[in-house]
Amino acid sequence: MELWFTENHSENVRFSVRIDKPLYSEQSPYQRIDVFETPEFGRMLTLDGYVMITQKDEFIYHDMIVHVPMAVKKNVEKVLVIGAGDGGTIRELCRYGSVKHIDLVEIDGAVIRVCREFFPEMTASLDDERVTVNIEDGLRFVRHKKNEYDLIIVDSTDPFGPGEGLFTREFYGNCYNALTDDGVLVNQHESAFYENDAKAMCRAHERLRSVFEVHRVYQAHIPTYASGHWLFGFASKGLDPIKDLDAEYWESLGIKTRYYNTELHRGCFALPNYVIERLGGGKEQ
Ligand code: AG3
Repeated sequence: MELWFTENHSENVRFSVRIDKPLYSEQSPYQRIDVFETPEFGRMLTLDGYVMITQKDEFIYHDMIVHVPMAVKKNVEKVLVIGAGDGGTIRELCRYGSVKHIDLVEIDGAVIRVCREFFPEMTASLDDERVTVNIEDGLRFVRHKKNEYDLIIVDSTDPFGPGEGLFTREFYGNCYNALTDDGVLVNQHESAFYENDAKAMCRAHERLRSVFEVHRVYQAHIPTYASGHWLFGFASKGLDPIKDLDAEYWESLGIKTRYYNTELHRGCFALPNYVIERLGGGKEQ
């Protein structure tokens, strides 16, 4: 019998991946969690039927959500990571010697438990002594923080279900206050191609732009996410993701990556015209 996992990328488009074996399923208080073994992508984690990570392409997402801000804001010491129970973002952050403390805030402890079992190579860094794991709602965690973090990474699910609050203006405002003066916020920013994702992208952009002095969108090619073209947001109180990139500094750290490099860093902020238009036009989208 053939087994296939199918995700709806739009009402009219479906994306299917052949499954060798379903490995695990659980309905947590927050969401449905599934793990599959697949011939093409290795192990794959889905939440509420949406692909979150596969062993084959997770490096693209985690390189882009971590190394882009780390090459702009130098010597980051204290980081807040929201979501990211799979450990991929933490793994990349732990490669920086400057990082002294990481608060990971994941609303669903079941995601961490399941990933520890099925993706041990990704979750290993959760045990790094610099990491504190908080099983809590990110929205609440950040509410009363002031001037504390050099970097906030919002590695959330989509803006419905448990991830919804992480796309609100209130949340972005609280993050602004939680950041130091030259702090940076990076988030997963949905996608521009299919209508529902594009609406979410626009909302996130408008809200971030209304809170932060600088907000720029950048892109990556992620094969297992809808349309294969995924976006990230870079927000700050002044640091510019291109002008303030210090390629020499980043290269001197000797961090070996499979996707990110400093040339790609400059290029990934150059967006296709239809995305610029959708974001409200102008160079400073
Ligand atoms: N975070 C989810 C990114 C958005 C996925 N959305 C989708 N497939 N519709 C991934 C977590 C990786 N640490």
